[in-house]
Amino acid sequence: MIRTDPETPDVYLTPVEDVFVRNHLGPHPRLDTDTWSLSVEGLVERPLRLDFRALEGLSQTRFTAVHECFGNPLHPTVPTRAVTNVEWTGVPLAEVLELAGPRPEARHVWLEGADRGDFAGESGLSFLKDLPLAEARAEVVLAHGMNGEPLRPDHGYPVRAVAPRMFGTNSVKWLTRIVLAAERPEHVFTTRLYTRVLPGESVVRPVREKDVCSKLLAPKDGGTVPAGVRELAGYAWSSGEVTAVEVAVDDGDWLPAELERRGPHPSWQRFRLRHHLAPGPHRIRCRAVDAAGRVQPLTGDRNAVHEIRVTALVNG
Ligand SMILES: Nc1nc2c(c(=O)[nH]1)N[C@H]1C(S)=C(S)[C@@H](COP(=O)(O)O)O[C@H]1N2
Ligand SMILES: [Mo]
Repeated sequence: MIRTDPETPDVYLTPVEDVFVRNHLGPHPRLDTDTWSLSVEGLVERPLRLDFRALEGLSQTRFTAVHECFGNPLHPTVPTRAVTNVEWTGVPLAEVLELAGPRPEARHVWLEGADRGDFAGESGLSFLKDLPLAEARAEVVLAHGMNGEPLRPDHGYPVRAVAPRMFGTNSVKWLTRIVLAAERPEHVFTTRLYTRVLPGESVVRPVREKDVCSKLLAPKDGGTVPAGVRELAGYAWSSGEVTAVEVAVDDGDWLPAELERRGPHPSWQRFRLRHHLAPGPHRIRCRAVDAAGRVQPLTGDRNAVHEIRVTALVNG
């Protein structure tokens, strides 16, 4: 289902050309639908290799989800706010797992891409991620389409994994190998980098579920607006539903914004607040709360409160 907001039809779904590209290992590998194949191996009853036609023959799903980069894994607390909302088409991983038949000892699903290169002082790496079997089975989709067109080369053509509730780093592009295993893989992108200690905790966890976060998109950061009553609007998202967004102008109170419900897909949710902006410079901030009760911190972490600056002009 595609939902568009009548006031911002161009923004609800991010156009493909505006979706960020994050390649850790250099240029994209050259793959195509005629030569691509996916092997499913390890702790399975029936190891298999699927080609693109076989994948197309399985049941297809279509959904909209927030696609967000965690940020630079060497600087895990720095906000980057690289976020988009896109529609994916593909085959639930569960369908493929069903064909292969995971053995009872299988606990983890390893997902490996075809790209090879060097990163963080290690050479000849592949891009490898892993998820617990139950989570991978419940949420991962083997996607071949973005916003109704085939994946473009930089976004993982012909097939990538998408883990809709998780940070983009888990959505392995150019997916060519799935391994079922009893253990997590020791690897730069699984256990060395892309790990974090959440606020108030001391355990080191892999970077998986998205944080609660929000971003102001209107007015434009650094721009000018006519003074008067203006709509302050943006999007909020989390691994679950966002339940409230508040906006603060200058040193004023946090005011509840109007927030759209999330609907059946893990998409972002629009928020808006009409507010009077007196002539002069303003600082506008937004912060979201999610269904798990998580709140964006004011400072200090990658999902810290977003702040923009605008100037209201009398004759703007
Ligand atoms: N094979 C492979 N998959 C990958 C990556 C990569 O470098 N190689 N980068 C990851 C990261 S960190 C992110 S944020 C997303 C980016 O997806 P995009 O480039 O399609 O926006 O892909 C993820 N999957
Ligand atoms: Mo990323």
